[in-house]
Amino acid sequence: MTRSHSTPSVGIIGAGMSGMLMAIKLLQQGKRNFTIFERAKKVGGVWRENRYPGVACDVASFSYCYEFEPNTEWSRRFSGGAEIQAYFEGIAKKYQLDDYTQFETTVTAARFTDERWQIETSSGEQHNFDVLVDATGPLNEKFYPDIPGLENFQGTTLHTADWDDDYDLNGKRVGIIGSGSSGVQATWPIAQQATQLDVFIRTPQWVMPTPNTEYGPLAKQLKRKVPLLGWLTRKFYDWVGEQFGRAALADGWRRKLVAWACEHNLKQVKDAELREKLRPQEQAMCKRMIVSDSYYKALQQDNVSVERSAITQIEADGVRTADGELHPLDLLVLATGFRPNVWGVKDITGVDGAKLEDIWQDEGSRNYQSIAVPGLSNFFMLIGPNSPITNLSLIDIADIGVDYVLQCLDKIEAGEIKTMTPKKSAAEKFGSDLAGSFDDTIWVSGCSSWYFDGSTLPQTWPWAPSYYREKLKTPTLTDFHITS
Ligand code: N01
Repeated sequence: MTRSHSTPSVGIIGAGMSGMLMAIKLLQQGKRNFTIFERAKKVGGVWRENRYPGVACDVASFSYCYEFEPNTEWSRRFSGGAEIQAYFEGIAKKYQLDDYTQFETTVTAARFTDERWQIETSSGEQHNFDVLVDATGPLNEKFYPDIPGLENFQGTTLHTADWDDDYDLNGKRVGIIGSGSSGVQATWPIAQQATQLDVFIRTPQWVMPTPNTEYGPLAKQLKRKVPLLGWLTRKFYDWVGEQFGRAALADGWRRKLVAWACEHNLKQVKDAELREKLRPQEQAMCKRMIVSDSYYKALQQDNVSVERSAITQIEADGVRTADGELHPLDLLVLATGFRPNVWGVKDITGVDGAKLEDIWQDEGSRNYQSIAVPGLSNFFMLIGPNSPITNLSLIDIADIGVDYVLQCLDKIEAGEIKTMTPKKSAAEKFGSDLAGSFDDTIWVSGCSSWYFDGSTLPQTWPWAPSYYREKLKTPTLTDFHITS
């Protein structure tokens, strides 16, 4: 027999895309018993933080928005970061999320005691919740490279995820370290303003040529008048995204097409010596696929030079490379990415004193289906480790995760369960299924990338995105220790 309970209280950590989605879907169900904790002053997460020149999303904008909040006003196929941030701020306003959010409040510790989460915040407060949702995302801690002398540089140093909006690039000598998505996106706009741009490339990556079509007034008006067009555009880009995802999973025509397109793109580089400097040794998509129609154009400008000689140290005036050359700089841009899976709350303790950091030491049973962690009760992660970050839009991943959490909340509210804790055996089963499924994927074809995060296997999803939907469609309660 089931008892009827009051709506369980939910603590949501992070007001980025996934935390907002969790909150909005709770509101859509008439559930207001939740609080969002956000360390910054505004919503937006990565789009609030990453404001470097050229920042954009490499998922088409029509796919990178909530399905229930389509946007007919996107200016481009891949809209810029400011536009995406404006979209999320608009959504936050529409759903009045500020009323539920404690801004400038970091959750410093979370402990599961007496069948509830007790959290402590940077403002010294304590709060209790039945359920905790970590929506802080896998890439929220900047990675600063361990290059000797970095602290001695007398010019300005800016990490791409900590940009100074007032910095004037005009007339400056700029150096950029890092040629992942951030570095590639930043290169073109910096090259248009700086007097000189030195691009330091340790590992060249393949670049997929993808035109960034502009949507004019007519296209926008059509989509406003005929919403079906926007929906169809979304479905089309979802399908395109899925093809890329599948190319990463197994060899076949998709992978060959990507390799051909990247090779063809490299041929844009007219100078044979420069072209060979930029030729990657790894397969396309082994690291995160890079999408750009401007990178190679920028690298061929007269004011841009590509440096493949290793950086030996950073000095007061600039960067010294192994060939002995000093590259004098006014600005050093660190496009060196993030420390992955450093989630927002450092100190999480579950049942029997189990600490998240200790649980994660055990590679074989780190997490349960990317959404939960053995030893942590009533705790869910959105876009958790091993979710399909490389083969599905993060919006879709968050959406699938939120729907999963909502079903768990329904069961708690119905009194069917009070606490649910993934069994270690279920996490181990997930871990061993993962371990046996990477062989054909591109990520293990011989490159290093942040996907590995120090593990022997990448923390990605080695199966089709549709399988993620299937796996998380409904919670399998037999995989959990349940109290009721
Ligand atoms: O970081 P990265 P990112 N000396 O880790 C280099 C998402 N994202 O910020 O390859 C010299 O990819 C490093 O070199 P190497 C997306 O998921 C999305 O660009 O290790 N170089 C590499 O070139 C992405 O995957 C968008 O040899 C050093 C670079 O720094 C993730 O964020 C846009 C070095 C780091 O590349 C991270 O991308 C931007 C050193 N000591 C980001 N240390 C979208 O469009 C590091 N490097 C959605």
